[in-house]
Amino acid sequence: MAKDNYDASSISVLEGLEAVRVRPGMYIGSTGKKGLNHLIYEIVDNSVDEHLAGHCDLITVTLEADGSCTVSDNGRGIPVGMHEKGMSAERLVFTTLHSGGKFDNASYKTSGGLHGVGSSVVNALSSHLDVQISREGHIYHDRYERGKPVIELENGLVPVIGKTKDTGTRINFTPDPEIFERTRFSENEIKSRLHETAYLNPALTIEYADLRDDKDEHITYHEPEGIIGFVKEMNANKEVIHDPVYLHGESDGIDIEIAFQYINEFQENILGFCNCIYNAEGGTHITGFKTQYTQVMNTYARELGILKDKDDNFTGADIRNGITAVISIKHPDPRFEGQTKTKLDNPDAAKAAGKVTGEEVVRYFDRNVETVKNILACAERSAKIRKQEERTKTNMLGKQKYSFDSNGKLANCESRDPSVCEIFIVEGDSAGGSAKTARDRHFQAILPIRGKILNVEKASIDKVLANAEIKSMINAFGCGFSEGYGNDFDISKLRYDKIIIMADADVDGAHISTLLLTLFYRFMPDLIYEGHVYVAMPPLYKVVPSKGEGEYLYDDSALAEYRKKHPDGKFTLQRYKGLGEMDADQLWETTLDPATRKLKRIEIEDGRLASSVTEVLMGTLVPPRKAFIYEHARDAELDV
Ligand code: 0RA
Repeated sequence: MAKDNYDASSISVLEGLEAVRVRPGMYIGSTGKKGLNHLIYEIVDNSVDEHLAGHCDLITVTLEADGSCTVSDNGRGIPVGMHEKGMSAERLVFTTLHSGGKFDNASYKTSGGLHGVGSSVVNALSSHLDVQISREGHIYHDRYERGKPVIELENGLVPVIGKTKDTGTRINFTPDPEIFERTRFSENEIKSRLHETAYLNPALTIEYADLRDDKDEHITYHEPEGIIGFVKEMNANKEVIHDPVYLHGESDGIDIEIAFQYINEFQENILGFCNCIYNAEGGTHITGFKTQYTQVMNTYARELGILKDKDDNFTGADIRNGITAVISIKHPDPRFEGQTKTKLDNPDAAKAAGKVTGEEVVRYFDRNVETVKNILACAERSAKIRKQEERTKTNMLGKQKYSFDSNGKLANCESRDPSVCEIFIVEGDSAGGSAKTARDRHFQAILPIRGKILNVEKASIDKVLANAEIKSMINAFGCGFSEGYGNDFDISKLRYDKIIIMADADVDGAHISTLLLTLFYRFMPDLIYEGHVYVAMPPLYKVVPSKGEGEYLYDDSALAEYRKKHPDGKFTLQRYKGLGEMDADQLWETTLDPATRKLKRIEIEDGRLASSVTEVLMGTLVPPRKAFIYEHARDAELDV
């Protein structure tokens, strides 16, 4: 190999991208569905940065028939000239980690922070990536395979393949099947995320197309109302009690935008975004808003005589009871912390959000006193119920708080080391009984629950807490629960690393799983955010050929596949009707043994989608629920 073709910088470049291929999870979170979709977001976020810089108002995202994805924008086009590092700037963008095209920070006052580095990561994880750049009258073309350029430069520059009057960047890439478990993009998450991006950028238009499977679906996302429209959409089909409130201001170079609207329900839904990136774990912008908002509203409550001198202040949760809010800030230097690096950490963001809230909420409410009164009426109701419940809670949970197994049903494991312990929530006493025999009692606990648990989406909090099955789960997990009136949940007390829902592979089983997930999502969301919740995937069939090993099959398509491979039909087929029908050995092998079982880990890609899915699944309308279940049946992400 000619040594002078590989100077030191290009060698380190290749090593950099190789590191991404060796540990993709470090760069995109996972190699499952979420990581796969992330590739698209990384590319789109760069185009959004170009929009934020004031040079782009149209982005297109196309899921191509061949499984690739094309993202184009009408921005300035990635620079193609020679960069001072001796490489074409475009090559630098796609082959070096942490350049991401942000050559000088001044031209990108507010880039997505973590997300600006994405182009090279996507390139490293794509079997091919094709770039066309329109700039200065020319169309330039470049191409990479698994991160490595495959086009020869002409005088150090990428070749020109045509002329144009337009400017912009078009990137087409195919996720590498050597990296990803599956390479089919999931349209629902992508659509939801693009729609969200449109709400956060009211002057931007995003054209989405799905050309796979002869679908030819086209959607244009353009939301000139911005986050006001976002809040309206979140509250669609709810009983709203006032028009959305919109606040906007700037402090310390940080731009703060807040929209909120109350509904007549006992819940609080606040989404935080920094530089158009969703902060699943919240952060300083949200706490800054909450703290200042609580103070302002308590002041109004006293001024309006709703709180008397002798009364305590409303708690923050009282005041937020019923609120739907979107907080979107632009920060020049965002920092993130938390389990998934999605919690905004900048202290100045709390200060700025508080300052803008203090000034702008007062300015708005001084002119809209009726709205303040309506909102404070919600707070009053909430405070009253909170006080009642504080009494109920002490009566009901207090006695049992430290009794690990309050009703004798939990078969706990011997280990007290949470990092190795697992708890199976098993539907039905008989399946629970077999599971108790089959398990490895050293680290596996079994908690049988009877029949369908309460649908928490439709029940009041005192019913939820009075429910025996729910109480025994709360007691067993050990971390309490959080709800609208305060947060008693402490994940550090969790006794099990894995909480595994074990239900039959039929409609009833799916229903029970959904009820349990709703319970966790509403009252112990950190269990899901921190990846502790799983659903066991028991097989539907066992096939044993006349010669050779038997195997378990997990769905009908696997059975059809097996039949194709064994056209002579020389095998016995056993169909499992339910977990209760398996003997202890089978149950161990199929559902309990970490070496052979299949688990689906529950992930929340974004709070908005999860919340609307919970509504779809648990609300009263059946058709959307059915459609969702059919559509997602093939999305099961296996953790084998
Ligand atoms: C660096 C500098 C300039 C533009 C871009 C990057 C840029 C990057 C991407 C990624 C996707 N679309 C993009 N569009 C532009 C500014 C170059 C100039 O001053 O003309």
